[in-house]
Amino acid sequence: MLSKEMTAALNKQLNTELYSAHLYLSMSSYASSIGLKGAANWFMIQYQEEMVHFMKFYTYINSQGEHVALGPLDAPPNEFPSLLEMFEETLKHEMFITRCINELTERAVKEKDHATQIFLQWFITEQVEEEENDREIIGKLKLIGDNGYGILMIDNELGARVFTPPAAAAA
Ligand code: OFO
Repeated sequence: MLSKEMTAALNKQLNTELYSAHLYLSMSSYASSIGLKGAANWFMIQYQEEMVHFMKFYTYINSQGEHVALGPLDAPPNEFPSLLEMFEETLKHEMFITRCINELTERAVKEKDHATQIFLQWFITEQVEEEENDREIIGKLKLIGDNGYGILMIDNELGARVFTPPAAAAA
């Protein structure tokens, strides 16, 4: 059973996860348009992961006998100054998501909503991983600066990322 307030807060996060998906889809398309196919792949997988996050909220809200409320979403930016700035924007966004997940968890603790606390555990771990990945890529991009060969090397690396399907991800 979810409180009215918790249902609203979970729905807000569900919509934020959908915005995240749109943000990374936009980045993927932009990276592709400037010839960075590896980065386009990385952001496409990021998009797929956000859709998994979105569906986790969807499934959880429904499993508690409530229903989702889809709201209007802001349009994400559709042009980006550089690959480095795309990843800096990604990290900034993920730090915002971490704060949202922490606030949701604090609400669940306050309400003594143990089921939601357990549900959110997965996201707490996931956010640590997301931020760590972004910081690592940003570090490399800062090292190479505007060295074209270096950018191509990193683009190759980003192209090797593969999507782990939800069932395997949950294991
Ligand atoms: Fe859903 O973690 Fe990124 O936004």
